Amino acid sequence: MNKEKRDMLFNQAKDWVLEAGRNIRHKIKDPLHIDTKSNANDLVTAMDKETEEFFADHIKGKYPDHSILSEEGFGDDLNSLEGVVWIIDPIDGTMNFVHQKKNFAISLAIYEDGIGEIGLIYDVMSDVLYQAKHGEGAYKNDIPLTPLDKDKKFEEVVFGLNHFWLCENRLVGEKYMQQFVKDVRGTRTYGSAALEFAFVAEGVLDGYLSMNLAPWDVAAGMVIVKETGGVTTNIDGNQLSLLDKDSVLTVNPSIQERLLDSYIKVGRK
Ligand code: 2AM
Ligand code: CA
Ligand code: CA
Ligand code: CA
Repeated sequence: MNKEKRDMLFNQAKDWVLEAGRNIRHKIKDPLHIDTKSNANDLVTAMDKETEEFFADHIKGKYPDHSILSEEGFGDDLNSLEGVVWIIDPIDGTMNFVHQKKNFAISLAIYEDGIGEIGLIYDVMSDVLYQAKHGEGAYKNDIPLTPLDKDKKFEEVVFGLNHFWLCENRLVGEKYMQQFVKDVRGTRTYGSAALEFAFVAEGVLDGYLSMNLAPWDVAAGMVIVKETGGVTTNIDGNQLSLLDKDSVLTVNPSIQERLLDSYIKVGRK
């Protein structure tokens, strides 16, 4: 994508993200309309749907030849990333939205022919926008994020992961993940994959691991993390397809090999 097109799409996407965020803040105290999806803890609200519909209507109205990949059903049924694709999670961290009324984000990415061009992650209640354009660095609001520490010591790692990793799970033996938790300095669980990606880009977390994420959970984060020198793969070290769900590891490259080799590969089921 040329710079002129990228800048134009970035400015438009950013305007819509900020407008959607203002709408959510305006209605944050309204009564919630909550449904469940795959299980009793997998929540969706009317605000998830309203926000996604806002993006879909605006994108389809202005860019009818672009495609949309999104969580709540207002996007397209895609089997390729050809052309310009907007990958959107209208509310990432719905459980936080419902229970805390904070700590959730709008995640919006624009890819062209599979290449991540634009990433926006908006922490709505804090009014903090993480933003990146391919090859142009990443920003937190208007402040540039610094490149990740190339010599991160494993003993000083602060790492994002869901507590499910420490229970019996189908991917990695829990005793290996428990050893990992003991070996690093600390672990954190924020409950929004998009925000956890943003924190990895910022160096606030040195990595984030998740068992099963969809393209809209990771697409914007991957663009932003890459701009500060982070890498994103699945737990087998392979590239994500962005058309299917997968396990996800986004991480400072200086700890990637040890994490994969000493804990995940040896514990892999
Ligand atoms: P969501 O809030 O958009 O559903 C929670 O640990 C993180 O995992 C959130 O980013 C959440 O996104 C994501 N997630 C992906 N699949 C999920 C599921 N089936 N149930 C709950 N959270 C899920
Ligand atoms: Ca969801
Ligand atoms: Ca999500
Ligand atoms: Ca969501």
